Amino acid sequence: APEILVLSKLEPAAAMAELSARFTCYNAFESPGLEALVGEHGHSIRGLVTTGGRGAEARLIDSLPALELITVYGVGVDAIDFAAVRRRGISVTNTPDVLTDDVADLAIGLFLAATRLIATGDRAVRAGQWSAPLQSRLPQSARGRKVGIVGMGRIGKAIANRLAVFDAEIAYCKSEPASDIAYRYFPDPVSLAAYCEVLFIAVPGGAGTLRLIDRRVLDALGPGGLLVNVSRGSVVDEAALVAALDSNSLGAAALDVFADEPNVPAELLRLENVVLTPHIGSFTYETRLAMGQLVIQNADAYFGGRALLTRVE
Ligand code: 8YV
Repeated sequence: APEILVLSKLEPAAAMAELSARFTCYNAFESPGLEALVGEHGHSIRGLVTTGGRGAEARLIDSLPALELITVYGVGVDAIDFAAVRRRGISVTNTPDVLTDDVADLAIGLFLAATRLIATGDRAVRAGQWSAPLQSRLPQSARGRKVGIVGMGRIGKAIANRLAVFDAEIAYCKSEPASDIAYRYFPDPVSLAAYCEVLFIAVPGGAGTLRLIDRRVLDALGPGGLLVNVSRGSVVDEAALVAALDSNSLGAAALDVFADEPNVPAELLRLENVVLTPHIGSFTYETRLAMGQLVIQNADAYFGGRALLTRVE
């Protein structure tokens, strides 16, 4: 069976068992670890299973001279060095579509948690304080908000669809207006942030969107504004975000992703106007199973000489 290096495990045990049954898997998440496995088997490893967050950087790709396929357990491929991939003619696949609904659900959950003080309330009840910590401000309703979505791809559209039941006034920004949607268009995040009260980030990560949400965008969103990020921490200037929240020039943030996961800036942990989750947008049994199956089907197709199901490169 083709030899595959698996950087992160496919969570549902059934997916991992299926992968192991079809391929010779070297699991870098178990002992003896990545370096030992690459040292011993690097010359014959033909496939790599990685995740949205975990990198396939040039150094790793270069240490695998027989590598032909990288199959990403996630939709984001920003952690992959495409220059190295192209030099070598390596194929790349990801797991689009199957996670769209769950990621959009989490975005709405974060929006509600921050808007309706759900996480603050949870902490208050646990601390035996009932609603006392919530009394300093009466939150605005989640209904009828002006909402901006940065990026109007699959996930952005799924967020917009869900926002309809909140009677949201929806706007978006993208490099070009999309012909298939009627939402209000803004050409850049600053003008979108100036218009809206809640800003959802739903663009891919990578060099093209690095710190796209900078101080100017956060200032435009303003003291009453809420930032919700379910895409990549790299899209937001995290130092500017911390400063804006700390000085109340930004109202609140609800974040599932961070610039240097799993490290979260200590300042964010102290702030009450912040909701934090550990990159769980696609973390449901159904979606992780579907993602694992796509990884397996793509690897099967590749090594069986058939067309890839969800090819990126
Ligand atoms: C991760 C993600 O891949 O799809 C993406 O781009 O960020 C996630 O689904 C997930 O962490 C897999 O471990």
